[in-house]
Amino acid sequence: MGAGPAGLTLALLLLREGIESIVLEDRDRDYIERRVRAGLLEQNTVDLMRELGVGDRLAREGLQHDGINLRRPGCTQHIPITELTGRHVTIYGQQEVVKDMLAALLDRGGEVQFEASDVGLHDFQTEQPRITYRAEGGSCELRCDFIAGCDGFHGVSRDAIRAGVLTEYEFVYPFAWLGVLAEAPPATGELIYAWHERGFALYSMRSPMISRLYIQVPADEDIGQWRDDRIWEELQVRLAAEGWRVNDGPISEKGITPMRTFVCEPMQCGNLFLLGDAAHIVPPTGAKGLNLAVNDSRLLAAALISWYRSGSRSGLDAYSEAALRRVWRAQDFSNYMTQLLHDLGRGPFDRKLQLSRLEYIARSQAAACSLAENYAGLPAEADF
Ligand code: RFL
Ligand code: PHB
Repeated sequence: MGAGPAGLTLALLLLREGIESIVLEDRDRDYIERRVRAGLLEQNTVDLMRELGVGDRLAREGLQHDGINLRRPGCTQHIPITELTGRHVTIYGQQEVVKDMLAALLDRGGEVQFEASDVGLHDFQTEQPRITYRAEGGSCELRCDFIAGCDGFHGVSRDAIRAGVLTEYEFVYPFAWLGVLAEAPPATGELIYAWHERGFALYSMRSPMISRLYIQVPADEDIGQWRDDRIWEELQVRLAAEGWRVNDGPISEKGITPMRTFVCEPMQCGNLFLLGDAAHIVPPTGAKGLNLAVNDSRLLAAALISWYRSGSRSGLDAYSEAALRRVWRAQDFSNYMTQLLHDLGRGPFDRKLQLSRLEYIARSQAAACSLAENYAGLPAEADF
């Protein structure tokens, strides 16, 4: 269920082992290939894409970074991620990941049903789950061994599991991110995460010609209040540094993303498994959402392959526990980064604490190392 990064990664991993799957997606191909979202890939994600044979364009066009910058007025600290961890992070848009994976899947004979509507999941606590849906004007029914719910936070998979089976942990922040994509060469080689009294700002990019920028706004903000020139003014203030300016240019995309933190446990019920945003949401400050989705697919694919090869359910039964270990680490880190850098609306005492934490990261190798290790992501072996 779902042709996002989780669903496509899983389908590719299974196809490589000759295990048949059908990806059901409620949108059309054009829509999912254009949806602007994440941009930062951990090394684990890059390694897996390469291993799956979908890493050629990523190798050519992805921007490999060795560090990030933490900025506050008058001070920019560089965190040398690669020097501290031996690992890289790579900038490559999520829609490019989706395009590359989808093209490879279809090219290799994988099946994707776009515009599948009215999806119903049935009998997943038996050995023959069924999915009913409508596509191309007709009603369809799929009988299968397993259902992978990769249909995002607003999908139907999680809700299909009877109330009372899942424990949900949720927190919604009283602020959101206003994000823009701009035709402007980034004025920075590496990302800048900026603390400012007026609120957080992030300078990211998609290519040497395209910038991706975010500013913290109130949760209920009306995007109509943000004309392009107001966005640029606010970015110049929050990201300011001496003798340096944000490069502006035409804005091609603009949107507001709520900040939520959410986990459901367990991530499975019978033969229905939840992956990616369907099971967990992290605030984007840690850049973990897409990477977690891909990691869930890696874990579930290994468990399914083992089941088809040996008939053993032990990997499947352990899926949720293995996946949740990384999910909770990412939750902690993403919430830490969020609380370190955003205006939490709690006044001067909290601002003093934030500035003290930033200074600690600048002065202590141990503190910088911990941030770098979490940002780069722990190696895949850490899940077992
Ligand atoms: P997706 O990508 O939401 O894909 C789910 C797919 O399921 C489809 N669908 C259905 N299909 C069939 N039937 C239904 N009933 C369906 N309902 C939905 C949807 O159309 C869609 O195609 O989930 P997935 O695969 O779990 O991937 C998760 C990531 O998309 C998400 O975590 C990231 O985008 C989060 N994120 C970031 N993650 C990172 O790792 N690094 C980043 O730098 C980063 N930055 C971000 C982000 C998310 C953001 N927004 C907009 C939420 C920045 C932003 C602004
Ligand atoms: C992005 O480039 O979209 C991006 C990068 C880092 C983040 C969040 C988003 O923490």
